[in-house]
Amino acid sequence: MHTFLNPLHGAHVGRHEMFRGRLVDSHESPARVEHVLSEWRRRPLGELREPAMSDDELMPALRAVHEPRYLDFLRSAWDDWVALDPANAAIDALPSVWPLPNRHGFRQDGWPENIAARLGQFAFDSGTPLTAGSWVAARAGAACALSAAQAVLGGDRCAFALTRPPGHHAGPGFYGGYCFLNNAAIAAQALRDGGHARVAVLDVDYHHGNGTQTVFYERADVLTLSIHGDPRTEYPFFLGHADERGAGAGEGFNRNWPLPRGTGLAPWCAAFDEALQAVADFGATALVVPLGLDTFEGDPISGFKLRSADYAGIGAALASLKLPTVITFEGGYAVAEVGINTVNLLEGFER
Ligand code: SP5
Ligand code: ZN
Repeated sequence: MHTFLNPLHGAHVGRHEMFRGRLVDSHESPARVEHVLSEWRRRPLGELREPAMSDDELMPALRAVHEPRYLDFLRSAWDDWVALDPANAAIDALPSVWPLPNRHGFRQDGWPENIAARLGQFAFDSGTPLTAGSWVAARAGAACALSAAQAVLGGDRCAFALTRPPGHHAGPGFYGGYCFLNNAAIAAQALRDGGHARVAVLDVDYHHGNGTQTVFYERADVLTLSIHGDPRTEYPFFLGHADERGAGAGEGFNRNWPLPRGTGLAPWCAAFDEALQAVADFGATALVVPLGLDTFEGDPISGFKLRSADYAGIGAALASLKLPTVITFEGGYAVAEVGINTVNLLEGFER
């Protein structure tokens, strides 16, 4: 399998995120990808490619998943932030005010102009620093996901998009959870547009894939599945319950497996086996795996108990579906082990 590395991931460096009323150091750092890369160099699989893509090629794929006004916002948000106050150039942009549905100030037309308000229009948390390089890095990451999908459409068995910022929390018109552009959704949509009739997305990040679920919630052609910490106690809290099954034409085409904090390998695998069966029952012709390594026992912000050796078995089980597969790099904050865990999974898939 070839790896599509985002050469511009380091342009996005969040300094701080809001956590329970305090600004804390950001967990989502360039070192995460650097550790995966160095482990990949010790145990390489296929070629390492650094795709470059024109707007002409990339933007239609972004617009197939994200709203135009959201993409316009993302592209100019940093400049707008600095224009608000030149001193902002030294500070990450974080929202601090939000419109709530069905309350004073929420409207579908006529939005505020002030960037401080627009951050809250599009972000669902204050834990996602938007920086000078966020758009450049996220854009190049989406190009990696699209290139990985193109490789699979061209006949490759599997392709890995090694990129940050991650993507699975980003929805059609919202960002959060360190995510701006939904790389997995962009890959899934590209597989659909490239001729795959039924695409399954099986999200194994510790956190519910709320962005991906929202993108495809009313569609029957993309099955979205997520195994994650129970949103009653775990981030992102407001989505990811077992009774969210899809809506309209998409009724029955979304499944969630919320699991309690502290879940270890055996119960995690019981859910995983059900999800694998759901992919098979759906008759998927292609698979996308948003790969979070924050299910690892040593993850500093998560609560599952998977061990490094477990990831090889997970990779092998994903491969047993025998589907053309795109894997996108999502969460995983135990920086010292994230490379080992990632390459263990990729090797398990190849074996
Ligand atoms: C892609 C992904 O895994 N996003 C996860 C976003 C999680 N955001 C909430 C993080 C809470 C951080 N907690 C800090 C604990 C400090 N002791
Ligand atoms: Zn996560």
